[in-house]
Amino acid sequence: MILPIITYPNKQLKTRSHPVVNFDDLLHRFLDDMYETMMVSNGIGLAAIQVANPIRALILCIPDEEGEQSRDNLLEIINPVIHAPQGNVLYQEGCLSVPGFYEDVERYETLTLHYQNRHGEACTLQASELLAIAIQHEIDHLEGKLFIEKLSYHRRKKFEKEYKKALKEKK
Ligand code: QAP
Ligand code: CO
Repeated sequence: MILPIITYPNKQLKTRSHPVVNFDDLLHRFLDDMYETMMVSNGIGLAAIQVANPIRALILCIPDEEGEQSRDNLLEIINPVIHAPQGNVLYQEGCLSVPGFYEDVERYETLTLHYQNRHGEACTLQASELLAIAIQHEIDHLEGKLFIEKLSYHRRKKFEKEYKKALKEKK
């Protein structure tokens, strides 16, 4: 089932999501719906709060060298915690909840992630490059934060102006 995606400035996106405790069929069906929603929206990552569910769950499907998003590369990440972040990189980010806007954001370059999978099993992964960036972007959603909040005052102003204009033109 394709779910509607909440977009800025909807205040629900500021919600701090709560830990997942039940790794049941309801969670599995919800994760499947998130995947379907992300794929039809041309996304590489989606946090549960973006589809109005304030739980600490996110999915990622990073494209391979050919730009293909294989379901084999789908990561379902629940209750994540970042350990040992290292280095800094700038990357031009976008967000399904801030459609049409892209801007450079600073992130850690590499990190170790502890999380649970859909069955509640403890997992660890080492992330670098786009995966590391995407993990940080999605975990920010779980804290109620958007990438636009990391912009300088000047760039944030530019964003507000451009975004409001685009919203008006859509109506
Ligand atoms: C988060 O973002 C991310 O504006 C995932 O019109 C972004 O999937 C992680 C999208 C950058 C790492 C680097 C955005 C699709 C998708 C749009 C997305 C749009 C259509 C964004
Ligand atoms: Co996002």
